[in-house]
Amino acid sequence: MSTLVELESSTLSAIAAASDETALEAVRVGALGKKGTISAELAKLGKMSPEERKSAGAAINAVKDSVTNALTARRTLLKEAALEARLASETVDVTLPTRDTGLETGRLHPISQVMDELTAIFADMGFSIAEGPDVESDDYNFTKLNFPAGHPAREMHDTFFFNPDANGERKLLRTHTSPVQVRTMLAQKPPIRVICPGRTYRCDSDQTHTPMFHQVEGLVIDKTAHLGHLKWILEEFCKAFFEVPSVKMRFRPSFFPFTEPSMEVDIQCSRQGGEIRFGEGSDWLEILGCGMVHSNVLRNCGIDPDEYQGFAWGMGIDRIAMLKYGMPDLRPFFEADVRWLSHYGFRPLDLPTLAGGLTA
Ligand code: 2NL
Repeated sequence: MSTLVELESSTLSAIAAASDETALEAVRVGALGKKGTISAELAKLGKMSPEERKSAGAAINAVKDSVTNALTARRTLLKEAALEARLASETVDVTLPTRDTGLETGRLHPISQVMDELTAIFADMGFSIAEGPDVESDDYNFTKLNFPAGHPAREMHDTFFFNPDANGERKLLRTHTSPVQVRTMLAQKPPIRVICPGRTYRCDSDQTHTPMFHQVEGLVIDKTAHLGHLKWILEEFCKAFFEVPSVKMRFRPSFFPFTEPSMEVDIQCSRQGGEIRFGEGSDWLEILGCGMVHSNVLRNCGIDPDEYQGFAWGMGIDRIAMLKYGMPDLRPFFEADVRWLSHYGFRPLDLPTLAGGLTA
């Protein structure tokens, strides 16, 4: 009998000492499981005489009941304690303000914005967008574009040349995006309507020039493509881009090796107090160069100039971005100053579309 009393007291103290539900379950199995200590006492009943069994059975069952009750009480206590601990560790102050995500704080660079605007406008007119490598061959950047070997125009471009490779070929950083149009003409049959936006490089650095800048060029090749089409495209582009109902443009004769005739284009504007407005005023501002593609260029690119003709134009993206968004200085464009970017940058999901407006 004394062993039963000891068994009860040791089991009850084990229950009281169990610090979590797993430990408590181990105590329960040790006492009431198949091979448990109390189960072993119950198993002894079978071998007893009826009288013995009566008294011993009542005593063992009383221990079993007290242990079962203690288990239940301790389990409830541990469950509550576990819940309290979890609630304490997972508190959330729902009154705190939310943190800004990248969508609130991130900004698109004005160049990216203007590229998106340009491509939306020209895509709407039926142009494809083409891209090409920044590192080009002399052939695609100059020779195919009718710059004769040793021609001073090659020097005028202030080209960044690489050291010659094992074959003696001297690669360069493209000085304009025209090699992308050369690649397009070599790869596709006319009719061609393509624009080529991208980075360009010239060894030039001052208030208005950076060694890396951005250009967009356009090219149309068809049997009867002519300067009337070019003028319409450029006017529609300027109206859409500068978001004005009408523009006046002036075409002046000029020279490029790759076009004949060649023209520079001015857009009419007014300048008051440092602010420029388009579609009004008595000033002119040069914004692009253009012309009919030279027959030598067509021939160099596998297009028969007796069957096809075309026009092309090129303009500086950085410059038209400065004009449209009133950014007076080019240099901070490439200084990666987050204060400049949060002032002049654009919200990343306000994508320019012709239907929804270029600038939200
Ligand atoms: C300017 C002038 C121009 C072109 C670029 C071009 C390209 C090919 C053939 C013929 Cl593949 N022309 N491009 C034509 C005229 C002018 O750019 O002042 N850009 C900033």
